[in-house]
Amino acid sequence: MAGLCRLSNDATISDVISVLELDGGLIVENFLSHVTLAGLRHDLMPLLERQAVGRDDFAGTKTRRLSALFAHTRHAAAIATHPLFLKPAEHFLCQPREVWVGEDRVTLAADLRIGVTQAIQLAPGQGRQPLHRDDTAFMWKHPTNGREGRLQVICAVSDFTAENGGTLVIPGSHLWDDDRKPEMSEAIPTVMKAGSALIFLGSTFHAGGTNSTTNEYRTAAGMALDVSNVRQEENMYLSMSSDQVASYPEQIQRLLGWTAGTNHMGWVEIDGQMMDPIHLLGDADRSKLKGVGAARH
Ligand SMILES: O=C(O)CCC(=O)C(=O)O
Ligand SMILES: [Fe+2]
Repeated sequence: MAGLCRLSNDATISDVISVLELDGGLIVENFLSHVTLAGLRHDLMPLLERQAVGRDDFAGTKTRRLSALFAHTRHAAAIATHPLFLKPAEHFLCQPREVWVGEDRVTLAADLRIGVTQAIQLAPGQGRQPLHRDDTAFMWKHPTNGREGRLQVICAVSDFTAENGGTLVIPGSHLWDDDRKPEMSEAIPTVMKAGSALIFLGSTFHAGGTNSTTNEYRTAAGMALDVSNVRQEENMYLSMSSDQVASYPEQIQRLLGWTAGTNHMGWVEIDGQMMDPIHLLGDADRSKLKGVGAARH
């Protein structure tokens, strides 16, 4: 079976979108800069070593996972804002909707949230994960007819091979309906060098592979961008202190969920008004701020 489509890191955003539309997933070679890859290794490897292994077959009983990546490494920001990840996510997830508000026809577009951040390290002896879709948590309907809920990236922090558990992906499975059962015979392993990345839609069937014949650890740094009208799967508000969030640029603060966006999800009351929570992180003059409902009128 042919491998997953591979693009180089000078591919265009529309190249990535076209392959995702067709196959539901692809590899971008040399996705991470040398600095980011080295930084992720430096920051995450010692922490992963101290994590407990999973307690079930899905989490992996020989797999170590480390979540809340933005609390552990500033290099997570380069993954979230990589144009070949962020821009296709905007394309698939942030589709505008026209709604009536009184006499007005108003256009709302959901925006993006970072839904999950996780480093995943498969030790020798780890068996295959069950095939699944990452948008399962949203109870999403399939086929999505173009309305996707998640774009996922899995960056190779070590080389991924067919033997050490390189993620199994079923190309084209993003188009299947909810009754179609995924079979292992349809899945192909993600083979890529450290620094490259697998990008796939939340509707694409995949699984962590088997690491049963090597003596090497397979390490990944993964992240999901989710549409803002679903709840973030990982609870970012409990995973990081507001000081930690405030230490990042505003774009990352908003992606972590400290925003109400244009569809008013996630406002917080400030001075008796429904406000964008971004104002809790800065020192803006709150009396001059407009409430989130202002856009509706
Ligand atoms: O580790 C991998 O290759 C994939 C893991 C995965 O898909 C998951 O935990 O949802
Ligand atoms: Fe998954």
